[in-house]
Amino acid sequence: MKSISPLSWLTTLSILSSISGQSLTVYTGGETATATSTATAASGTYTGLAAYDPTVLTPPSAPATPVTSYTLTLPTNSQAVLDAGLSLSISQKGNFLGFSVELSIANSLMGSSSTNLKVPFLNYMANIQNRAGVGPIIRVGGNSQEGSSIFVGGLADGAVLDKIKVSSGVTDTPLINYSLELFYLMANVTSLVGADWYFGLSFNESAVDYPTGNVPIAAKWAQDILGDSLLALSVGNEPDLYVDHSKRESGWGVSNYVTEFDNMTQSILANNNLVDTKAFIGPSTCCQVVGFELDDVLNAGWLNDNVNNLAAVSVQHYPTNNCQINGNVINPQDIFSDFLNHTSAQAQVSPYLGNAATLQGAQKEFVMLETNTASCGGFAGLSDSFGAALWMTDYALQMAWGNFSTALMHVGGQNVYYNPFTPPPSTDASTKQWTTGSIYYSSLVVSETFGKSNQSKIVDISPTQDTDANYIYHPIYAVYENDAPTRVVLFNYIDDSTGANDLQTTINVGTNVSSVSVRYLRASSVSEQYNITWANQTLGTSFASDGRLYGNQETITINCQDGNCIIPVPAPSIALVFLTTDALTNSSPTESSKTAYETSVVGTGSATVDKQSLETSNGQNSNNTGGGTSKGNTTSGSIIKIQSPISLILKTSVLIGFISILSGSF
Ligand SMILES: *[C@@H]1O[C@H](CO)[C@@H](O)[C@H](O)[C@H]1NC(C)=O
Ligand SMILES: *[C@@H]1O[C@H](CO)[C@@H](O)[C@H](O)[C@H]1NC(C)=O
Ligand SMILES: *[C@@H]1O[C@H](CO)[C@@H](O)[C@H](O)[C@H]1NC(C)=O
Ligand SMILES: *[C@@H]1O[C@H](CO)[C@@H](O)[C@H](O)[C@H]1NC(C)=O
Ligand SMILES: *[C@@H]1O[C@H](CO)[C@@H](O)[C@H](O)[C@H]1NC(C)=O
Ligand SMILES: *[C@@H]1O[C@H](CO)[C@@H](O)[C@H](O)[C@H]1NC(C)=O
Ligand SMILES: *[C@@H]1O[C@H](CO)[C@@H](O)[C@H](O)[C@H]1NC(C)=O
Ligand SMILES: *[C@@H]1O[C@H](CO)[C@@H](O)[C@H](O)[C@H]1NC(C)=O
Ligand SMILES: *[C@@H]1O[C@H](CO)[C@@H](O)[C@H](O)[C@H]1NC(C)=O
Ligand SMILES: *[C@@H]1O[C@H](CO)[C@@H](O)[C@H](O)[C@H]1NC(C)=O
Ligand SMILES: *[C@@H]1O[C@H](CO)[C@@H](O)[C@H](O)[C@H]1NC(C)=O
Ligand SMILES: *[C@H]1O[C@H](CO)[C@@H](O)[C@H](O)[C@H]1NC(C)=O
Repeated sequence: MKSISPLSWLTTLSILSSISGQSLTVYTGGETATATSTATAASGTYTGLAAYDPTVLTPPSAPATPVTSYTLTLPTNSQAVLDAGLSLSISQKGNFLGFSVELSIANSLMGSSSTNLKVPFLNYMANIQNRAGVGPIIRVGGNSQEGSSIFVGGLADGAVLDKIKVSSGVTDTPLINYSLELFYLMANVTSLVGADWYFGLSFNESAVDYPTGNVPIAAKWAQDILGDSLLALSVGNEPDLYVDHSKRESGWGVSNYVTEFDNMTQSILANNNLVDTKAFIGPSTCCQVVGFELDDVLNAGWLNDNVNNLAAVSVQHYPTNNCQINGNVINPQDIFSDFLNHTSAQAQVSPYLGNAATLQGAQKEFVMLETNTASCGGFAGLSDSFGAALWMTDYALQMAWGNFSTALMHVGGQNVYYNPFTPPPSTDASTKQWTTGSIYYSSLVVSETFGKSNQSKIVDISPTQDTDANYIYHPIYAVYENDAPTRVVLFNYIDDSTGANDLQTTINVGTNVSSVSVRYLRASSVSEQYNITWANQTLGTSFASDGRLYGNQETITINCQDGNCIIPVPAPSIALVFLTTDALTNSSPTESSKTAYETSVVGTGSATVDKQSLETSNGQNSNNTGGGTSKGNTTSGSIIKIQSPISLILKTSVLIGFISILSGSF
């Protein structure tokens, strides 16, 4: 699946999403799939927006010969892991799996201004923070950061950003003006849910010499306003596709890229513009373009040139695409099974293991800055299925094992199938709530897999063909903290509601352990879109979520005998096994952090935020005013108008989700 010709890659659908009239092939139950018992699939052709598409695929059939038991021998410490021929990762944090927000939709997702935040978005983020102990990692950028995004001091009506559609061509990027208000919005998200950020700057040769130095000004303001929560500024997005997308002349290659990157970053750093000079992330190559892969960039002197100014190194990757180049239409039903076994996660990550080692040697974090099931919007019934949630969890844990430090799931507009969460269409915003995508659940599972210690090391300890004939469907990971195993993640990718393919995995934990605790990620079928639970809690069906988990949180206690604990792993499901009470505590939302933001204006998705009186902190205390460089106060010849931000006090109330309300979502 990786061997897609570079020429067949177009931009991810985030672009399409902002171009009206761009249609995608929509598969209906009738055309490609028999509706299953869980189906809500429309009988006719669904013509609505992709993000809410009810298409349900047919699950692949279960293996003919079930395997119903497996015994895991768990190495007792890291030396024993090595002795078993396995390897532990670097230490990972609970926020490993985060979100990549397309710049062009940053306002519709996060808020229209720094004082009008989208409460469901905050709740989705708070769920991660409560489990990981650290806030989520969010990237704002993508195709729409490129070329024509312009930073302006202020926009009419105090907007975060304005989009100007240029034309309807698939590869055209919308022209975006974003304002200081965007950074204030991000800063305020951080103050509420602890988010850390990657922010994408325009990478445009003409912009380097842009008279007012627009990119350096944006970089400075981003750093001044976001402070330590700004992890890095990303310079360029998928440069390996620039020629293909007519963003650069034919023949432009890695050496040109390196020159331009150096030029751009030097121009941003000139005149002590930035306080923190270890400020950048790149190259965000994506698409296995021969001669323009990460290795080619690293080997072209880029890493050495920029070693002091790079905060981290990035790639972007999708296993397949729905770009439909030259009529090459992929039927999602045909590729569904490709996502439903461990081979996929391994195949996606193994090409990067060499890079990960190189970068560890250079003491640079390795970041999957943007990923999802399929570029150009994903696939109906696949990208939004429970199967995709199993796959995304496996893929994320595989990246963590492979020594990535962070992986970010892309969030596009309403014309994509793969979003972890989608606000209601603006026309329905007063009557409907958000739609949770299946892969959002993966971020919950991953955050609890690593927990709050920042010390979790993970090993892929999956069965082999010799020990489990259905091994590809039964991956297993183990997490170690302080040299001892603390959690085990057991997958069952098989779709079989009869119980015939339910697995009983025996974990040998040593005779001192009398019981372990288990939480499940469950749905009745890999095709299910919405009736998904994590520890018996759910975010509900389409147009029904406020970003909070509903239902009683269920943690199952399994008693062990003679050091052996038998864990049921139903088909399909993920079981997260906590081997110690500390591990369970360290992954659970603490009583005091069981706060979420109530949606006081039900259904609008707009703020519950009480506006308080003005603060004087209006940005003028940054180093921009009058001092050092004078760039800060001019963009495009206009004066930056900084509106005095208004204080936010969110109502922090006890999370209703813990008092079991199902609110008729089902
Ligand atoms: C990840 O990094 C650790 C620590 O350096 C190393 O021991 C391990 O082999 C690496 N993992 C892989 C898959 O290369
Ligand atoms: C670069 O920026 C200029 C000025 O904003 C714009 O006109 C041009 O289209 C951009 N070039 C690319 C390749 O995006
Ligand atoms: C960037 O390159 C242009 C020529 O392409 C040059 O005029 C300019 O001085 C360079 N800027 C920096 C900061 O190196
Ligand atoms: C397992 O996944 C791989 C990689 O995605 C795919 O090529 C293969 O066909 C799948 N195997 C089965 C039995 O579905
Ligand atoms: C984990 O790391 C974050 C910084 O990313 C830090 O704020 C937090 O205190 C750390 N947690 C622990 C338990 O050390
Ligand atoms: C089991 O518990 C005993 C008593 O607490 C302790 O001495 C022993 O080291 C433990 N054994 C293991 C394998 O943890
Ligand atoms: C949701 O799934 C569970 C089993 O996974 C089932 O018992 C329940 O009836 C389903 N609810 C709906 C509304 O389909
Ligand atoms: C699961 O949640 C439902 C409400 O959604 C509740 O009725 C049920 O008791 C919960 N199950 C457990 C075991 O907590
Ligand atoms: C301005 O930058 C300097 C370092 O260049 C720093 O010491 C100082 O605290 C900054 N002032 C403000 C108000 O941020
Ligand atoms: C803009 O910068 C210039 C030069 O440093 C300074 O004289 C002027 O007062 C600044 N204007 C504003 C509005 O900060
Ligand atoms: C975007 O910025 C450009 C350059 O300053 C300006 O000409 C244009 O009017 C702005 N567009 C919007 C929608 O604000
Ligand atoms: C966020 O908003 C609050 C209230 O408006 C304000 O006090 C704070 O300064 C803002 N944060 C930033 C970094 O601007």
